[in-house]
Amino acid sequence: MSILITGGTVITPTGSHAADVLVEGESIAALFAPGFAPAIDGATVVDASGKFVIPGGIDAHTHMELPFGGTFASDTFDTGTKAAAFGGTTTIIDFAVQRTGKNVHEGLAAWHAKADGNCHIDYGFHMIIGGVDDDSLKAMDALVDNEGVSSFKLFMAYPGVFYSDDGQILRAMQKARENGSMIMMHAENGIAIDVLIQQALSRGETDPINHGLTRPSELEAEATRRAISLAKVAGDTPLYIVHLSAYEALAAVAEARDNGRNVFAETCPQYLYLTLEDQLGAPGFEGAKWVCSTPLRTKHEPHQRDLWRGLRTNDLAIVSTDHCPFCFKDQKELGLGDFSKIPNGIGGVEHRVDLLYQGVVDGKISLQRWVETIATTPARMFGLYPRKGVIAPGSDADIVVYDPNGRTRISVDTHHMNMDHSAYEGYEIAGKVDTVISRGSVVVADGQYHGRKGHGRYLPRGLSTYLV
Ligand code: DUC
Ligand code: ZN
Ligand code: ZN
Ligand code: ZN
Repeated sequence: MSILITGGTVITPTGSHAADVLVEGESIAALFAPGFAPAIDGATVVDASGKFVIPGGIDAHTHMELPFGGTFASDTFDTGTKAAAFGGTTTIIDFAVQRTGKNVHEGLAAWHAKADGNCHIDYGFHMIIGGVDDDSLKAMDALVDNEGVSSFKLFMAYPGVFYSDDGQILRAMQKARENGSMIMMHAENGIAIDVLIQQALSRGETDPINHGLTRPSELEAEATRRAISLAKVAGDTPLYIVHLSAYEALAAVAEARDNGRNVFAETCPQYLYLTLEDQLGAPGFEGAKWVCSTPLRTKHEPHQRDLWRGLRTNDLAIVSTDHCPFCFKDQKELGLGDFSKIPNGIGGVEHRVDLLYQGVVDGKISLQRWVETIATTPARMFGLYPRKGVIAPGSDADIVVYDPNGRTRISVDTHHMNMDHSAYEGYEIAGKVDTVISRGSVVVADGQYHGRKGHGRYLPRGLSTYLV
């Protein structure tokens, strides 16, 4: 099977150029100056005139079927990866979970059982280490060497559930330093947050908005600084701060990077677009729809301004979604009368490429940074480059044709995620996903779905090639 994409503008992190792209089988075969591609019998021709041709999006932070607060994230690998494909994402890296007290290898096997044969696009795994001890430290080596898992998430939040104390964090960082892997950190001071939660509840403050009010940005910054210090003590272990939302935390990351440290960070569309005030404005219990951790931040502090700047300066290297959907009915509602029981998470795997393109239209990031933050850097950061994240001969043919003149309206009525609401209901975005190709197969064209469950393959990942 051959596909020839003609007349488009190929966008890369280093620039844009007009080129025709030839796909043979599952790979990109060649790029030609416009009109110079040879005629190929039986090739499918995709007309990309007036459109951008970009590497398929890589969402490096998703939680399909994550167990949380007595329920599970509502997207399966089937529904979630199909929705991702609709939105121009052709690879996800999901978080396999070692539950506290359980075995790491069992956790990874459980995630393969959920995903294998069910994905519409390619997928890899990070591993959440839910309990740092001799066994899990040994398992980290085995996962790097044999399982294609080269990044490990730890939690400074959620005491009693996924939480690691500073000693455990240091030990895991020392292990990562030895085996070359990356530590990903949920940086919030969960011990202090739990005190604030109990105090709010005892005052009778039970509404969803108290979720954000009991997770102040200073406690994200404190944990971020502490993680950066611990990584330094561990010998400059590569450290990746996930879902960074606070400007004070970003300042800590920027300072570490200015000092040449291997400290990286991602943010998510919800922190770039949504605020605590949006949540506050929702009637009744509806604010629960925007409960996620880290929480949405107030518009009265320069969080969003600084996050967009961080995307320009590369202090924020990646935009991922932290896709963790829960339906309002029966799931978010578990927190009626007690905000601390609302399952944490926002679904957005379908909207990341579009929402970030809006940042280009608004003059907040360049076309190059758009492609870099949603595809190329995730591939480099997490050991998938150059197989993924770039339009070049030999790379997997994961390609999105994006129409800058199209428009996207986000709504629960049209999205493909398994959620009964949308955090971005009614958003109008300039730009539209036109055609999506996953490993040489057209999976989305003209708004129609042509992909299939089981097409997506597991991606064993190597070590990061992003380190200084
Ligand atoms: N944050 C969320 O919002 N959901 C899942 C886990 C997390 O850290
Ligand atoms: Zn987290
Ligand atoms: Zn997460
Ligand atoms: Zn859609």
